[in-house]
Amino acid sequence: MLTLYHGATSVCSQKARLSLAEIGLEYEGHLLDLMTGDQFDPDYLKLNPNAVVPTLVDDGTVVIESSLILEYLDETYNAGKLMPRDPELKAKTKLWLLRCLAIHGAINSLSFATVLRARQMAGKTPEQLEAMLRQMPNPISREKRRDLLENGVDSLHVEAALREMRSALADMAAMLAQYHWVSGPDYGLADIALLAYIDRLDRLAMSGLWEDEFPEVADWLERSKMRDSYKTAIASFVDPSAAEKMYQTAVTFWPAIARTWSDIRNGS
Ligand SMILES: N[C@@H](CCC(=O)N[C@@H](CS)C(=O)NCC(=O)O)C(=O)O
Repeated sequence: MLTLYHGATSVCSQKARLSLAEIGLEYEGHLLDLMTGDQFDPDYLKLNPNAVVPTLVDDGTVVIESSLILEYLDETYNAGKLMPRDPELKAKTKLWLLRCLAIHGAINSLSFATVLRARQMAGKTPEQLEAMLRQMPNPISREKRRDLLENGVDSLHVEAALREMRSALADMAAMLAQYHWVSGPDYGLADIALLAYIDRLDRLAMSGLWEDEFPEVADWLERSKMRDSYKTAIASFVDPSAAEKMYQTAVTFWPAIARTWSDIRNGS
């Protein structure tokens, strides 16, 4: 039996759920509340010592890292049909899966510098916040989170994130100028891996990052959202009124994000 430990709106969990939905697999879900710290539960840490979601357990086999979960499910239950056969497209798809580590870092920075900052700090005393930060096992991630909570959109991690996304969006647009999907002619693992990240940016009112310059990405996002897997894995886990509230908060950060984006675009 497949068991998924996941977060309702966590991007990496959305990736895992998208692949489960694309392949048509049933699973037992355990939802963790990342804002209150379920990921630090000692029993969960035995499964995922990084204190993050998602974690897939397949009859006792534990698989962590969302991109590896996508590949694992496709290879184990789908005869690898979501991985292109063509060697060049296969290498490109594998590169996207690898790049997801950096892309995830960028999305994490942009989320915590804006809407998640207030959410994580809400109702916590400085001591409680510090206690939460201390629970993060990786000191680099911990210090990054501290910086984002302290400095918000002025954190240097925001500029680094926007540079990462600029390169990713340009490369996605280049693939989409040639093929129907980022994976190639057929929908595949690269599309699944990227959808949750681009959807998050859209929900953070940051579609201005691609609308003028990379319209192929806007078109791809619309087409991806029409797939049943999007409804099952992403939309059905989102509370529309919470999403609207998040968008209205996010919009207030756009001018600052747009300024940094424009500096990067102009080569400064
Ligand atoms: N590279 C990991 C990243 C996992 C990750 O950072 N997950 C986030 C949610 S998208 C998380 O669990 N965060 C917990 C926290 O921020 O404390 C993967 O792709 O699975």
